[in-house]
Amino acid sequence: MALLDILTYPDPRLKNRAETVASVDDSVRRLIDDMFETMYQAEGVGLAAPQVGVLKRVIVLDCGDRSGSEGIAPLPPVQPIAVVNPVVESSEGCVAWQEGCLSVPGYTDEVERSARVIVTGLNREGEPLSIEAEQLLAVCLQHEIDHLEGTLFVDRLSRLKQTMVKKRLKRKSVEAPA
Ligand code: GNR
Ligand code: NI
Repeated sequence: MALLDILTYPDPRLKNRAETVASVDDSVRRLIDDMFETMYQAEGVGLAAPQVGVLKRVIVLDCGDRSGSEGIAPLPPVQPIAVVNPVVESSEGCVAWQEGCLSVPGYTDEVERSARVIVTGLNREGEPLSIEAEQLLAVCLQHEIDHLEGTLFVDRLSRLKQTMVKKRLKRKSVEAPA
C-alpha cells in the first residue's frame, strides 16, 4: 500500500474528465487500496481518483460514524465503499449540506444536492453494485462523482461567491504551494 499525493485547487488536472474503467483488474484494486489509505490518513470521508492524479472513474468513501475516533490518524475503517464507474441511477429531493474537499483545503460552504440517490457501478471485485443513500453518504457520492467530471463543490456556488472564493484560494496557493 502507498500514500498518494492529493492535488489541490487550482491544479488544472482537477478539471479533467475521468475515463471509464474497462476492467477491474489488479491495478485498479491497488489504486482502490491506496486511495483508502490516503483518504483515512487525510481524515476525509471520500476520495475520487482524479484527486490523486489518476483519470479513472474510481471513488472510495467511508461515511460511517466516526464519533469516538477523534484524534486518531489514520482513521479506522467503519463503512468502506469503493465504486468503479459510478452512475447516479435515480435521485429525489433536495438537501443543503456544508461541504469541504481535500482538494480545497481551508474552505467549506453550503451546497445543494439531491437528498436521496441510488448509485450503481462495480465493486472492487468487478461485480455490479447498487447503493441507496441519504444524508452524508448521498452528498458524498454526488461530490465524488462530480470529481470524475472535473467539477469541484466551489464550481456549484453562486457566480459572485465563486469569484471571491477562487481568487482567495489562488492567492493562498501562491503563498503556500501544496
Ligand atoms: O472529507 C470530505 N468531507 C466532505 C464533507 C461534506 C461533503 C463532502 C465531503 S467529501 C470530502 C473529501 C473529498 O474531498 N472528497 O472528494
Ligand atoms: Ni472532494
